[in-house]
Amino acid sequence: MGLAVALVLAIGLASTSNALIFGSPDTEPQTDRPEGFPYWEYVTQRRYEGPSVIYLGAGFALTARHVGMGEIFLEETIHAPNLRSKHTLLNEDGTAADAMIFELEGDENPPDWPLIPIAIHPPQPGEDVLLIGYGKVRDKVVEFEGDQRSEFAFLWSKKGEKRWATNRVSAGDITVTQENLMTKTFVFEFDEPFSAGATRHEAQAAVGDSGGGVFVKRDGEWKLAGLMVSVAGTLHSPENASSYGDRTHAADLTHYREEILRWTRAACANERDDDGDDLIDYPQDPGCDSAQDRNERDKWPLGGNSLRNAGIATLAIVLVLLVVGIRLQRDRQNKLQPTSDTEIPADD
Ligand SMILES: [Ca+2]
Ligand SMILES: [Ca+2]
Ligand SMILES: [Ca+2]
Repeated sequence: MGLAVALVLAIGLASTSNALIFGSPDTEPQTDRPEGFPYWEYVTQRRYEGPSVIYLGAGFALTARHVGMGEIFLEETIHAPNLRSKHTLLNEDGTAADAMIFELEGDENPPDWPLIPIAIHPPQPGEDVLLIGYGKVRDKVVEFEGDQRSEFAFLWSKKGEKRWATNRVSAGDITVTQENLMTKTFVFEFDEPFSAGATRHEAQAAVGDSGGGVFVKRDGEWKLAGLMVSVAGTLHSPENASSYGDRTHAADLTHYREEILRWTRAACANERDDDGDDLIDYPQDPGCDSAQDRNERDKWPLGGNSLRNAGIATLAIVLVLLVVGIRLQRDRQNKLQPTSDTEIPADD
């Protein structure tokens, strides 16, 4: 462990937590939510000023494992978790990642919002990201002795608040280990405002931003790509503060995407062909009534409307038999006709 090795601090562990640290008031967004962004309401927090949680739609929530399951706010209503639904996301080798999902199951129905799309391809260095979290905000600015010179640090406020910010991915495919959790992450750095590497609303995550969302815009569509899990600073920087060069680690959700879909999406929205007919999900597979349908198989004759369908089928068979019967009867009469015809002259 040299000086270059950063201290990794889980953001969300501390009981007091402020959201997203900006280097300057000039870089703070002037709007309370990003313009044209459809998933602002999906990022929420644990009850009792807790860290951040993302609502995925269809009754499921996603957060950091070290944040944990709990009651969350959606549409100003408290939604309770189903205690048995807790599921920690896993790495290929079976170890636990710092990400978990749980289902909401209280007296209140969770909102019937469209499902959040999860990015397929990992964020690349240089890609711009949008951050939303409930962490601490900037308090006092203090000076400290850095490696080579005196530097500034931004102390974290006592209370968190919901903020949005921007940053740019500096590296991907970085595994972060914290106690028994091992997480595949991508990283972005806190650059000095208006420096070459800084984005317009550059910010660093702080305590409470854990479980917050990192979004990317690809082909004009916003997708969820990451889940903020930890921050890393240098050994000399003060505690409970951010300084330039600090890094935020976000769990790379593209890496855990299949598992998230498997646990949170119904068969008709899980991007797989569940019944082997080469047709995938609603509306491509005609066996799907909606994206909430839990079965891709065609409903006839074994689906939910089986009795009615069976009735219609029976009626159809009876009609066919009736028609065939009438035909046979007529044919028999037709066959008899010539005999009678031949007999007619005999009557003469
Ligand atoms: Ca499917
Ligand atoms: Ca299918
Ligand atoms: Ca089907």
